[in-house]
Amino acid sequence: MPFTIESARGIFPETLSADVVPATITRFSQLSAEDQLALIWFAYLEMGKTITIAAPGAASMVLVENTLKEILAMPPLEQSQAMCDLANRADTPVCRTYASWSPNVKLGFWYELGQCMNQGKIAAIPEGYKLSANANAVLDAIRQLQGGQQITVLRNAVVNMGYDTSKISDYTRVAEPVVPPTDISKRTKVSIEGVTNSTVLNYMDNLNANDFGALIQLFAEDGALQPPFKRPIVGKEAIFRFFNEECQNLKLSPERGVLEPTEDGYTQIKVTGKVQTPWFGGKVGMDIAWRFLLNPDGKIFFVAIDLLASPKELLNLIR
Ligand code: 45D
Repeated sequence: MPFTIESARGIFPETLSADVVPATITRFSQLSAEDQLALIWFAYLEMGKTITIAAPGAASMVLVENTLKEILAMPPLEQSQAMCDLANRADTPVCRTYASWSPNVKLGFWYELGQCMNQGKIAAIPEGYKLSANANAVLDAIRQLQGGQQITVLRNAVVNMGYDTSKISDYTRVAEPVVPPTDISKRTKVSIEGVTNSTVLNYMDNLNANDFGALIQLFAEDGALQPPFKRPIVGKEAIFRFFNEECQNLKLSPERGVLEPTEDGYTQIKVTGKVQTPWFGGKVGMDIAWRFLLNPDGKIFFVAIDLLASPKELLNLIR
């Protein structure tokens, strides 16, 4: 076999992803829990002036209801402590419950906490809280980012909180229920300048239709999918679970691409375009590249999804 997953990760090496995102996340993670919470609060207030987050669905609210009630019932100091514990990744019952939630459930939980903080039902960040010099510098760095990069930093901050699941021997994963795929009659088809490959087109159309059953059939048994700034998810089963847990209601708008045959019947295809998350809809467009490697059967052996460094990268289709 000419490719391994490791070597496939290097296709289209000219692709410039937004390295500033992991760099900012690292700086953020080095701050104290208090600074982290206050920083997100300030960033959230500033962003809220121009873009609003869509309220999470009722189904996801049910999943966090008990924990939310528990926190609401606490005296203010304990509420602040519970939030600090989350940022500190402490070993508490709330942090263990939080760890079992999918990213969207975690985001929905913080969305609700934010609403409660606004309404004075939960201890807010103290009015006069002074960020440390480091935290101020990180907040400033976040201000300089493009919208898609800002929300990626925020999402990561939220996802990284809670107890470390690798330290829990067994737990039940909690995710929003999976909605049925879009009705065939209501589906749309993408068109990609420079790409007519049916695997790639079907990938986009099935993901847009939440048709994860059809989508996963496009992958090779030992295939892999690499989300932005993450290690590859390997194997159909793990990828299918990822689609169900984290990929509902995305909107992919691929624009253009290039295709070229490579070693031993494999084909590499790079596509660039925009992606919207249901959390922000059309208000935040992310500049994305998909780097596909198809095996000789036309199945996806590898696909990387990259958050691009700048809109200029949308036109960078060098092989
Ligand atoms: O700590 O082809 C307070 C894949 C203060 C799949 C707060 C994909 C205190 C394959 C404000 C209350 C998925 C890889 C906190 C494509 C405090 C594929 C609250 C890509 C935390 C294309 C903060 C998809 C809150 C992509 C409420 C790139 C923060 C999707 C909320 C990207 C933040 C989605 C939210 C992103 C962030 C979503 C809702 C980046 C959402 C970000």
